[in-house]
Amino acid sequence: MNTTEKVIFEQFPYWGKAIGSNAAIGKEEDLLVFLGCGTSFNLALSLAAYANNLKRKAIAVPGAEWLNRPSYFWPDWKKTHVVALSRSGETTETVAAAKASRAAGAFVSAVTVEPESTLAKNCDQLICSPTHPDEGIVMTVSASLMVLLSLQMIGQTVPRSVIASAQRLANTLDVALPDIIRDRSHFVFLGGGPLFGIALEGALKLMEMSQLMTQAFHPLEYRHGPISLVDEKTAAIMLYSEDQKQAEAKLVSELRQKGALVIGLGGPGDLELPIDVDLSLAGLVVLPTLQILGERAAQARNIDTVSPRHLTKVVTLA
Ligand code: F1P
Repeated sequence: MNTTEKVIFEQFPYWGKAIGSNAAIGKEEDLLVFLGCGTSFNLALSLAAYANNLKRKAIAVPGAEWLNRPSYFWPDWKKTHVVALSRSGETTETVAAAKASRAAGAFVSAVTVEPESTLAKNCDQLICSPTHPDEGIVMTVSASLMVLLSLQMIGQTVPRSVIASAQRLANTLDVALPDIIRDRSHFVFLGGGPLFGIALEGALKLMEMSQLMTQAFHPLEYRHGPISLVDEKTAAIMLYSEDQKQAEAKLVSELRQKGALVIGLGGPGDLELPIDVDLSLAGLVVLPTLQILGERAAQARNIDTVSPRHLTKVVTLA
């Protein structure tokens, strides 16, 4: 077992430490601006959707976009509550965006696993929990932890039972891997509402781990062009949401007819995996499953995810 795989399966005690470690914060009337780069931006997208559904107004913006042109995202950008997500707390664009927002008068919360980082020292409020010491370049445990902490920050109760739910789901998929994805080289992740950011994260994870082409879409967008790429090389991962399940299941049957192999998380597919939490916690619960999928896809191609090609743990710009 390599370190990436070990860390994915050993992440749950860290969830245990994070659950209940922080409470809801911020004024309901303030716009929440979730910021991040890479994985952290994907998480931001999901969290903004969750926040809106909890009646906290929210948007998600990539770090550099908020740094360089915030007024294109929100006219009154100086009067916002910025939530900067960064595992390392050192990513250049995220740190600079947090500093600039703060200097302009915004309230800045930092969500990170590094309490001594530059971001942690340049915020009004630090939300932090320890991660697995062996976590490597590919972000796994801390991605889950930042979602968990941020959900609690927006007032979502996270019950301890999510640990067993997430573990069960990851183990159930893992039994079928890598056989189910053998000969598949085009991976499509589909998820709606708060699961769109999670679908993007599944796609990014598998791409950086296995160097395969991946894509992510809102499920019902997929027919509008992208479906032209589907063939026997395609594996689609459908992140079902109960409020749109019938329509998503119909799309899945069309994809299967066109040659795609479908892994259904929470609904029908060639492999159907039950999810025993509702949409409010599904984004968190599916993350380890998507991480192990990326790892197994990489192993099937003899790619070492401990040193992924062209990637570094932190991107710092001179
Ligand atoms: C952001 C990030 C990661 C990515 C890579 C480079 O890091 O883009 O998402 O996997 O490791 O950095 P951070 O700001 O969350 O530390």
